[in-house]
Amino acid sequence: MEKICNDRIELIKGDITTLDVDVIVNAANNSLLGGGGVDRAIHKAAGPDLYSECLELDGCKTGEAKITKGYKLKARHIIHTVGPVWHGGKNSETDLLASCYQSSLKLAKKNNLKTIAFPGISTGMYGFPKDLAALIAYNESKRFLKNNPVPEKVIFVAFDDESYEIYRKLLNR
Ligand code: AR6
Repeated sequence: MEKICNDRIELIKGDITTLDVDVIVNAANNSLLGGGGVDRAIHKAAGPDLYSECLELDGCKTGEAKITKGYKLKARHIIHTVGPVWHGGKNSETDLLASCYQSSLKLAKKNNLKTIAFPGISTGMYGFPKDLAALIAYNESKRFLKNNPVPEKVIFVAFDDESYEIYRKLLNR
């Protein structure tokens, strides 16, 4: 796996479902009951007990986050957050995406989870521009890490070359 380390922020290219970390973040929808993209991959890898726990959660609002166990994943937990659908940028999309990262990082802190891995929330099916989404992910994470000792490390997981390049440039600035 390609990998870049930058103090407490790391970038890797690959499949988030394979990572041995305290928590991986899922780009879910409001139902929290599964869908396509990374959500489907996570449910498939974690197994049906994840769906059963998600049924109890009563959904999740856009910009918020909820936590479950990781079940068959190597990751001990999953934080499910719901990103905004991109409608051109004038519908609070940037604030809502920032809120996804803040809510997820707060939940990780509350549960004393030291390593957290994020996919590019909203950058697939939900159509958020990848470069703007990466900038938000990076800025929100950097700010949170500056003010909090936990999580100790944030890992951005790029699934494709384009996303990897976008994050690489941000981390190497
Ligand atoms: N590991 C890491 N990243 C991945 C993986 C993976 N295994 N699979 C896809 N990605 P998306 P969204 C990347 O569409 O845009 C679902 O149906 C992908 O390349 O999964 O937030 C939900 O249920 C992209 O950069 O999530 C919702 O209905 C990023 O993950 C809706 O899609 C996010 O793409 C959410 O849309």
